[in-house]
Formats: sequence, C-alpha cells, structure tokens
Amino acid sequence: MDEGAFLERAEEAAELIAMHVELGHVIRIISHRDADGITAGAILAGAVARRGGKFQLSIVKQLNDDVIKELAEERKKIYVFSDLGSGSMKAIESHLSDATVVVVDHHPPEMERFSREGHLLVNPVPFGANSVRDLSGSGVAYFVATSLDRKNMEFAYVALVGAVGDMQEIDGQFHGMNVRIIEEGKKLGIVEVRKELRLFGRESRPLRQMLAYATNPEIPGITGDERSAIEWLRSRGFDPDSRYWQLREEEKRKLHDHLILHMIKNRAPKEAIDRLIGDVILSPMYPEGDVRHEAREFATLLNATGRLNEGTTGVAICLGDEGAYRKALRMLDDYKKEQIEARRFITQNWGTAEELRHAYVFYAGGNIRDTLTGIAANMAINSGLARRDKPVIVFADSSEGDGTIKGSARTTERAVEKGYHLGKALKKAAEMLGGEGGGHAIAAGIRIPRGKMQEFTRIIDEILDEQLRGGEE
Ligand SMILES: [Mn+2]
Repeated sequence: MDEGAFLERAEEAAELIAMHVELGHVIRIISHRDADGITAGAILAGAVARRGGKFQLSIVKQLNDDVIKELAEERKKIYVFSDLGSGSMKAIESHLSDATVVVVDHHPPEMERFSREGHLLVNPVPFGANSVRDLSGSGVAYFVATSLDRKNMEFAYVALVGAVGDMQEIDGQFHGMNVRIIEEGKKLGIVEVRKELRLFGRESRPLRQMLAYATNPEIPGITGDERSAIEWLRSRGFDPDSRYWQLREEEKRKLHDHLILHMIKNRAPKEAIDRLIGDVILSPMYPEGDVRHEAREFATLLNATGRLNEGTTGVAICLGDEGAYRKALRMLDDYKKEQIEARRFITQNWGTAEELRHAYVFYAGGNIRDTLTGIAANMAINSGLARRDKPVIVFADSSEGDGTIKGSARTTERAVEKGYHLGKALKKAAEMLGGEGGGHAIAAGIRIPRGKMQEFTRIIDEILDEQLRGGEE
C-alpha cells in the first residue's frame, strides 16, 4: 500500500480538525460501537482535548440515513465519523452538504473520494490496504491524531486494542500499518509484543477456563469440557487454577509445547495450530492481572460496553477513567453469562438450522439477544457445528420490537478465499428485501422484516452461488 499518500491524507484531516478547533467549533464525533469504533472515538476525542478543543461524541450501532439526518439537524460545523461512514458517503454528501466532514475509517468505501469540497475520506483501502488486516478504524484515527500532535503516540496501545478487537491478527501476526503502530508504541515503552498463547483470558481466567472456553481455535477434547481441561492440566504438571500471566517463562513454553502436541495428535487443522501461539499485545501501563494489560481482554471489555449501549463508558476507559473501568467490569460479568446462554441455545438447537448449498441459516427468535448473533455464528463455526468452508448466518428478533430480524453472517478465511464476500452478499440481499445490510468479506450483518425470512433463505443461496462462479461484484 502507498503509506506515504495515506499519511498525507491523514495530515489533511488533522489540519481540517485543527482549524475548526481554533475557530472554537465543537468537533462532533460519531463512532461505531464495537471495540475498534470505541477506541477510534477515544483517540479522536483525546486528540481534540489535547489541542484544547471541545468535542461531543456518540457511539452508534450503525450509520444510516435516519442517523445522518438527525445529526444534520444539530447544525454542527464539523462532523468526524470513525470506524464507519465509508459505506454512507453518498448519504453524507447529500445530508451534510453544508458542514465539514471527515470520515476516518477502514471499511471498503463507496467511492474513492468525496466529490464535495470540505468532505474528506481518510481510508487506507483506496491506497492499497487490505481492510481486514492492514489497519483498523482505531489505527486510522491514530494516524490522524499523531498528525495533530506527535504526543498522541501515547494512544498507540489503545489503537492496537481496536485492531485486536477487529481481529486484524487473526492468523497470529500483525500486518501492514498495524506494525508501524506497534513500533511507535514500543519506542514509547507503552506496548510490548510477546509470542504467547493467543486464547482469551491471559489476565482474568484460570487456565482451566482459558482452555475449556477456547473457541479461536478450539482445542479438541478440551473446549467445552472444563473437567477434561482440569485433568489435562494436572497430568502435565500445571495448576488448573493459576492464570497464564502467573506462569514463569519456561512454564509458558512447556504449556505451548504440550498444547501443540495435543492439537497435532488430535488432527487439528494446521491453520488452527498456527493461530494458537502468536503475537500478543500487552501494555506495561497496567499491572499483570488487569484486564487492560492485554489487548484482547481489553477489547472484549470495550465490546461489552458497546453491546450494552454503554459505549461512552468504553471511551472513558480508553482515556484512563478508573471509575468507568470498575463499572464496565461489573457489566462484563453479566455479558459473559449471556454468551454462555447463547452458546448453549445454539448447540442444543442446531438441528433446526437450514443447510443450503452455500450457507447455514439459523433463526434464534427471541432466545438470543440480537447483539449476540455474530458471536453465536462464530460459535457454530468454531465448535464444529458448521463446516468451516460454509458461511453461517444467525438471525434473532430485533430487541427494538419493530418487527425486524437481525442477522449476522460469519465465515473463515478459507471460505473467503473460495470467493464468498458476506458483506456484499448481505448488502444485495437487504436491497432486494427492503432491509439494510453490509460489512466485510468474512463478517457482515443484515436487518430485514421478519416476514422476509423465507425469501432471504432462497436468495442468499443464489447470491453466494453467483459469487463463487465469479459472476458479479
Ligand atoms: Mn473496524
């Protein structure tokens, strides 16, 4: 990718924001509500504050015409969208024509650039970046922030938490401009990268749960079975109640070796074994055992705040607010319980999933919260309910009680390599069914009227079939 040209664009964005700060305008920040969006919003807000400016920040589930129209009614001089906006460029141009707009994002954009003066797209994709691995929304925000003031390099760790939240290192290592953020963070002494076990729970879970709850990758015979995890650990000389961070370096290495051996013996796929040990991002700003010490746990905490409509609490945590952190820990507890319920539901009812030629479609009704459909779809893949080369789409009734259903589609790198692009597929299906949809090749979402479920099932198979035959965009 052309990093130089991208950084010039980030510089332009910084100049626009700085100018509005000088004019005393409120910088209106709108960011996505996942970990990447929350960190992106926090970095931009922190940068504006450092500059002595005022900001107003909202964390939103998605950007659509209605949201943009509402924002337009605020009549702000400048709007900054982060981790979203690239898919709504035309709507932004038409509804926010009088304002300055900066879109700080990494999703594939509708157009290479805005046609309107005063509207600026900062997005690495037109410069040749891969949106799912080279830079996240928080990373784009980081480069805008560091263009405003080099001191904003102190957000390097927060930016990487966003990247991890978006699973940019899904294959076990970081790529593209993420590497540059790591280097800058290391230089400042606030980021550390270690080759460690990449399972969730390094700081907060006892080993028995770190292994038994492992979903990415799954550990054959251990995932989903805490008793066998305890047994497995004891027989190899580990205390099942200790935490990964408490192990000495040689103990960690011993654990890695045993796990890899176990995976090979149980014929786990090579890609799963490769993902097991890899880059783990830590920050010495926080003590061992603190959720914020490791990027994946930090990202999960932020995701939880977003899903519980407490995204601004997540932003406060990124900006160092201890009270917000305590509050979020309590929320995370509840959130974990819901995930376990969702997992149980999908496992017990997978028989009702409809298996098409190109996808599985599972309808959970009101049994899974609509914000957990993506997690449920990933569970179906990672626990072996679904074939890995076939996308999974999980639907649940909308919590808004508006007669719509919300679906999340998930799949694997392997399926994407075959030619599937879930974001494009759901966007097209939604257009045909009077809903809305879109996202990445590997993960996407859709909302449609409940009565259109049958029709959806029919057309999604055709759309995916078309994609494999390379017929269409
Ligand atoms: Mn993102």
